Amino acid sequence: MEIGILGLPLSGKSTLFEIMTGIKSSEMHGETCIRGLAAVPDERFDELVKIFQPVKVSPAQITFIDVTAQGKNSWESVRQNLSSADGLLHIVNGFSVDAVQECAASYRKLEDELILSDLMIIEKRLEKLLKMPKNIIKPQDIAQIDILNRAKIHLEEGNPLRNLSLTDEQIFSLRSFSFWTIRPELICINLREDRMSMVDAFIAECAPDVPTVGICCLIEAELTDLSPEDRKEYLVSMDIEEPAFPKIIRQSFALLNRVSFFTVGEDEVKAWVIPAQTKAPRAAAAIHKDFERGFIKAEVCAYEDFMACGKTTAGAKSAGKLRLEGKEYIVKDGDIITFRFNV
Ligand SMILES: Nc1nc2c(ncn2[C@@H]2O[C@H](COP(=O)(O)OP(=O)(O)OP(=O)(O)O)[C@@H](O)[C@H]2O)c(=O)[nH]1
Ligand SMILES: [Mg+2]
Repeated sequence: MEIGILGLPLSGKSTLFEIMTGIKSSEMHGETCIRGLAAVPDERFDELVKIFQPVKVSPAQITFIDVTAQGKNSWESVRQNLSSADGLLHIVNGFSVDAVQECAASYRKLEDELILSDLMIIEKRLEKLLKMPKNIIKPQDIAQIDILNRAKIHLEEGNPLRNLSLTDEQIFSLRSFSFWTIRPELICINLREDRMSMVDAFIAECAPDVPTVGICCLIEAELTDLSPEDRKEYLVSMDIEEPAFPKIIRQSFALLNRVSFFTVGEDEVKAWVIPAQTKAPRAAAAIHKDFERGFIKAEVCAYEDFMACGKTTAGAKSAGKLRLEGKEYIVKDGDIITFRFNV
């Protein structure tokens, strides 16, 4: 599960990457691309850790990728480095601009570049397909020509591919192109500390149809070096209720349409990440392939029920809240699960 950070030069990509993952871009050692993990904040998970006091704590994690555009074919190298990213975090410089219009202009500049870049790929591919001799052209090529023509018109009208109505199958058939604008996106405005409300002005100005959050990277970068107590004091002194970066990690996670279920015990409390709408046996495979092969039942208790029934499995069981679910059960966000299997 990966999110690529994109932004115009000097918009604060590496600063945000460091805030979320703790990895300094100075550690890039000239690399054009660096990956780092961030734990996804989840109060339910923290509560379960408090209850079970496990030896090992394994929260859900998300990988962020920071890239540096270099050289003549910079877009192509960035595209390659981000080809595995499931979603994009577009950071916009809102700290060294005077008016929201400037901020909106830099947002649109990159969005337009991404649209243009996708358009060029499509034009190249269509040119190739249309030159193919009729006798070797396959039915899937004809289907592709059709989708690409629709996509081309959509992009030419200035729209990202993510809001072109395509079926999951069609999206899957386009995956090798690594289109920028087909991926879900989160906009992050890097604000000046005395102008935090500019994010609302930005939303009013651009009316983006993807989620948008504000952060002051400068302040939050300072937090990373502080102890939890000093952090609280610093936030109070800056008149900030809570830092924005946990929210950005959470929103990045939400972007990817994943849910987490928990396994609990004294040895480990772990959050497992699966696509939404996953059935129980496939969810079990996240833990071990054998769990899917030998799946018998899933013992499931919703987190809320567990908390309401004395915070113990026995309590949930005697209240009838521990359910035995079969192969067709769709795992819900926050389920606490023990799999029964036989291999
Ligand atoms: N005042 C202010 N400066 C910032 C903020 N965020 C980043 N900067 C500064 O802007 C410069 C660029 O920040 P980076 O995080 O390296 O930006 P970047 O997008 O990774 O830059 P490139 O990778 O070179 O394109 C650095 O000198 C940062 O200290 C901010 O919120 N406020
Ligand atoms: Mg950078």
